[in-house]
Amino acid sequence: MTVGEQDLGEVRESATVVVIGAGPAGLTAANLLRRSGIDCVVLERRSREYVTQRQRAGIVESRAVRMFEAWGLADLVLAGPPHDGILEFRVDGESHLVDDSDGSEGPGARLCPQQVLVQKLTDAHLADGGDLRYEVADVCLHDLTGDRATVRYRSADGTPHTITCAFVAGCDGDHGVTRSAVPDGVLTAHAFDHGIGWLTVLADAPPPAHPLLAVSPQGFAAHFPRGPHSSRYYLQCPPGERPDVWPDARVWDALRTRLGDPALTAGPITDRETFPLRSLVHDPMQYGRLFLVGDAAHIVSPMGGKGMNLALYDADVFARAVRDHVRDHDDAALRAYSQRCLRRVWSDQEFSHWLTRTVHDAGDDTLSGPFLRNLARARLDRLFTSPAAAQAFAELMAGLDPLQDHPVATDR
Ligand code: RFL
Repeated sequence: MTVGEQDLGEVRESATVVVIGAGPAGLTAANLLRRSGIDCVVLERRSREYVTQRQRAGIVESRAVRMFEAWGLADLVLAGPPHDGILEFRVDGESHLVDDSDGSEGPGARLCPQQVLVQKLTDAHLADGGDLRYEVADVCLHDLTGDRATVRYRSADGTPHTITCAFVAGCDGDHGVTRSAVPDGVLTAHAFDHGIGWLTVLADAPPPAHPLLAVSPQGFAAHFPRGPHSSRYYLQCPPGERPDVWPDARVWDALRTRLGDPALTAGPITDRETFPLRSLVHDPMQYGRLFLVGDAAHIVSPMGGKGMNLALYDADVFARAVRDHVRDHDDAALRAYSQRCLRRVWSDQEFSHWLTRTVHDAGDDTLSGPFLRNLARARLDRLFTSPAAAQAFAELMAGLDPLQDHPVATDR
């Protein structure tokens, strides 16, 4: 990054890449770019404290673990024990253990909460001399189809900055600003609303032996580890419901009933929110010099744990493509970026949709009716009894299905 003249209080700079957003996508892209010797500036609207404490995902899938290994970053940025490869389905209180490791060689998934991954990516980037600027305001993008893009913003002390760059990585999530810099009509938004709400609760309560998905006539529930003494729980609820209609006693009663575990240990609830299960894909994921990465391009309903892992995938594809451009003057991977990422996005959307419908339709038949309830139960039955069905499920959970690594048409 070079700093140019300072004119009328405005700072003018130049960088190869400006990354907007310091979540999993932005910080992964920034770390991989630095590892490739490519200079970048990361601009984040929130404070470091806020960003590094936001709790969301809990599992880094096998593919992403191997991606960090390939970049020599796994020991630096991943923490937490390996996932033991077992997922528990509990249907009407009856337990079924499913092996969700795909059996391939190499490390498996890690139980690494999103905020821990973000903290470690932040530390690694700063230790590597990375340029990470918090509490920036009024980020706006210009000249995205010109010879150089321009990013303007105000730093925390109000100073206006202008950075010219070769590429902008839009890693600012679903409510960011980068996507809105694309002219109307360029992107198509493919949206799906499941018509299902979830209450999610974080609590200082013992984690389950294995990540647990429960199907019951009262509705879906889930229990996931988030550390040695903490857990995240999910409860299906009507869409649009407010979290304050779920006081602690109601939460624990519903969990005990739906998980079929009257002895479930309660603990202090530290966070509670409700949200609709929805999916969204923006196509293409690129406009000129802007590349949309992670939630800025797509939202996946949390069932199947794919949102953060897709963000890590996009960041890897983007960093490799920029590396090819800078090091080898080869733009083929940049041109293929959107197509390559969308192929995986749709594959993960399909898996997430399948699992979402299965665990909800199989339970409360007021949601979809008895016909769909029986179809969903047949899918679960097949998963619990057919090794081939279990293997296909494991491949998708691990993120290592062969389709993903098969070259897309525009690849070299
Ligand atoms: P993020 O994490 O939203 O980060 C975007 C960053 O951009 C900043 N930003 C801006 N910065 C500068 N200027 C602006 N104008 C800006 N506007 C925004 C924001 O402050 C923020 O720091 O997006 P990213 O990096 O693409 O990462 C995506 C993941 O966070 C997301 O997909 C996952 O959290 C989804 N998700 C889960 N994914 C999984 O893989 N497994 C899970 O188990 C899982 N559980 C979940 C989840 C999402 C949840 N929510 C959001 C409903 C559980 C929940 C409850």
